[in-house]
Amino acid sequence: MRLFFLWLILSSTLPVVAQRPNIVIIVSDDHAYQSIGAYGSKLMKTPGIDRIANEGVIFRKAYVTNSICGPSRAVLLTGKYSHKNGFRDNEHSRFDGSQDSFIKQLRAGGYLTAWIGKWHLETKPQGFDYWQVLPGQGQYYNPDFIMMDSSIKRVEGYASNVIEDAAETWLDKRDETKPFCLVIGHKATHRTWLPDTGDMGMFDKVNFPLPHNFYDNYSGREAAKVQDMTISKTMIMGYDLKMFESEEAENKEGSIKRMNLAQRAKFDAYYKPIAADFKARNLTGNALTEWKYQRYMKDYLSTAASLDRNIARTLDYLDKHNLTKNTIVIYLSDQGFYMGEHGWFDKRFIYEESFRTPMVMRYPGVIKPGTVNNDFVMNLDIGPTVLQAAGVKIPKDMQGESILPLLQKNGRGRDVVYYHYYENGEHSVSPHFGIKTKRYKLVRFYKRVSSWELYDLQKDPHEMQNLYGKKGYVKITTDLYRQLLQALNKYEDGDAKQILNDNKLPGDPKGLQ
Ligand code: SGN
Ligand code: CA
Repeated sequence: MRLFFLWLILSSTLPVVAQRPNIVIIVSDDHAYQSIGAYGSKLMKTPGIDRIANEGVIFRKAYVTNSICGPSRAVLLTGKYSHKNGFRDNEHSRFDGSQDSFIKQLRAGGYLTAWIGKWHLETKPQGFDYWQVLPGQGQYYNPDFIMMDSSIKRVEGYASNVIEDAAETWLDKRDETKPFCLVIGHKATHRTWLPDTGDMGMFDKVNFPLPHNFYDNYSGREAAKVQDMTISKTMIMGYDLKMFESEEAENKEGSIKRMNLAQRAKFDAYYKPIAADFKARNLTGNALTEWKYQRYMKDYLSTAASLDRNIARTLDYLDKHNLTKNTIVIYLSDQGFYMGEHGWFDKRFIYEESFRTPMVMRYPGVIKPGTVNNDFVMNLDIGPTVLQAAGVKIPKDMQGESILPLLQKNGRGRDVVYYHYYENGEHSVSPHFGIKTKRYKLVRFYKRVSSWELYDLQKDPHEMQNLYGKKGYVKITTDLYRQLLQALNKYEDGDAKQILNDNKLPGDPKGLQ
């Protein structure tokens, strides 16, 4: 009862909604906004995600704090940056599940809570009434799930369908007297982009245009020069693109050998003729790279089609069970992804394609259908947002902010987004931190390369010209540096401060030396 009154007070600034809302959060993996209709993509149709945007809000400037899987999910759960929640990178971190999360707060406030699908936080989920999660990255075909009693359950079928099935089963069986918060974690559109059998070939007639900076030479950008995430060199013909040298090599591939006979027959029927044709062409140089790009796009977008179809299924389920009106639906990816921009796949960099994430939200009665929002919002804000909607107090140490006031008339968003990426292994992306303002981006790389980058996003939206140290930019750099320090203080990122103090560079902004 006390909580109910608390909710009434907290939600007094929002339009009155009859009951506490249910919450469904759908998190995909590596889904590029460049491939979503609602974001203006011409690459494919995404009616599921577009429906959420049309009936709610599309965030055109949604960002992540650390563009990689585990860290992003840890930020979502805790509402805190990686240096606070402890999960800095996929390679060494284990999530400390004993810490607070928005899920635990909702549960204490009377919500039923569940997480189904990709989790990738190494330790067991805590704070949930129900969970069933993929081990690590999980598999596209016949995925295993770790169940609450620690048993492993293999479910026949394709990951996106199977995860949605499990989510619907949980919804069917739940205690209907309580509001619920369900997180659906999809594997798609993660590497190695293995489509559902029914989606194989759906883009075969399409020739995808190359991004204009596909042949970027990374001039003036040291970290971009040393990365290992190009379609030309890093992307593997067999493992990634299913063009195997031999039957033996194909049979060794874990994601393929787990297919059942019917799945494998369809897989072979689709990919084998492509492999034969590829072999006959004897491609080299740019022709080979461009061939790889076409195959990458076809496979990636096919996994996205299954993802979107299953998001549409979630919405249909809510319709059929009379839940639509009183359920918040949020869709976001754990980060963005490169679709050939700079010649890349993967993510990690503070550059827009990976720093930004798709994010759409429907909240009937509160968010006006068709709303387009251009404020700087973050994955950090999801926890505080749903807590406010549920009328549960937002813990003081959460670093995100509720998005809901931004959707009211007088809301005002951040002026600066702060980013810090730590991993220094696979794909060779140097650790870095930085800020984005409405016009500029200032970045400090460390560990693998030590350098500064500065972009004028108005003049150079694709971040090709590093202006750092260039004539005429001293004043703006000094000003951005001041704002960076403010962000470090605000979010209490002592590691980053120490790097600036201990690791001085000849070109450091004025006031630092
Ligand atoms: C795997 C992938 C990488 C990818 C990371 C992180 N390699 O290690 O390409 O960057 O995951 O992805 S793979 O050979 O295993 O496919 S994340 O989404 O989990 O952060
Ligand atoms: Ca990811």
